[in-house]
Amino acid sequence: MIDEVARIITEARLGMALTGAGISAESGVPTFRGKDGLWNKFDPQQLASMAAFLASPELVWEWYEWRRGLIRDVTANPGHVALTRFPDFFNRFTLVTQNVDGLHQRAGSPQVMELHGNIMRNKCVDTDRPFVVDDDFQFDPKEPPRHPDTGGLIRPDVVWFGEMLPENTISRAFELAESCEVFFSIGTSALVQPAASIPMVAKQHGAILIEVNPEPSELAQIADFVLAEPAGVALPKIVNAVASSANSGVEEV
Ligand code: BJW
Repeated sequence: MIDEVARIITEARLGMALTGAGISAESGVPTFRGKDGLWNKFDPQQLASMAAFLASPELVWEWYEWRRGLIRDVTANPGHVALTRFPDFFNRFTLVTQNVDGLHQRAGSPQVMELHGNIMRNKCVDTDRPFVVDDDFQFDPKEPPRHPDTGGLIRPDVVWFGEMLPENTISRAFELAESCEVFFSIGTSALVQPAASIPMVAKQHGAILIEVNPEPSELAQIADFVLAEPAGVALPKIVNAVASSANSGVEEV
């Protein structure tokens, strides 16, 4: 199957991938759903919504500080690294992620489209003004600081349930999905909207849909290929298969 996927890649010009928490699982970042997922231990409604933040800002802030610490300590894995090679395969390759951990960027992927924000950024809860918590800024790490100019509480710059995704990013992602020829859905349960609709739109518009997930999602029913393996295994195999195809000019990973 990998050889067939590699052949499809070498014949396509426009590629696209949507990633989810599963691609970072092999780095040690917990996924949301599933047996070891964050939502098994914590109630999303108590942590990942504006109502939760306003009701218990300290609890929500502490949970995000814990996750930030964890993410700072991990490194990108072979799945992230393999994806940095995908732009070499296509005339245009678009990487869209639901992840907030910045690991694609740390691996070296250029121009990552972040749908759900980035956990390392902060903004004012009232005005959305960005705020950088630098070493000089003194605050109690157990509770969110206040923006020095607006006085509003500082929150992580991520997209919570019930919030709109960054409008330009999500509309551009759907636009590119309509024209891509090969679409990879990698490490996502494809349950959270509107991101989950992007692979479907690609498929509806004629793209070949490839899912990479050791526990395939509902998307598998419409996918052309399902690689039921960890991303850190399947993606390097794809790169190496493309690299070993004749005249590819691509180096192995
Ligand atoms: C591996 C692996 C390995 C393991 N290799 N794979 C239409 C219908 C129903 C509901 C809605 C709808 N439209 C909107 C909604 C509401 C809601 C929603 O979708 N709810 C559903 C859950 C039912 N959506 C929203 O609220 C969105 N906003 C919105 O639509 O605004 C418009 C609107 C406003 C008001 C009213 C109505 C509409 C916003 C969604 C924001 C999601 N935010 C989170 C938290 C981000 C911040 C944070 O990090 O704290 O984003 S939730 C969480 O889920 C996070 C993720 O990005 C997102 C997706 O999860 P993901 O990445 O798929 O992870 P998992 O854990 O689910 O799956 C991991 C997968 O990896 C599994 O399949 C494993 O098998 C696999 N895996 N190891 C490869 N090694």
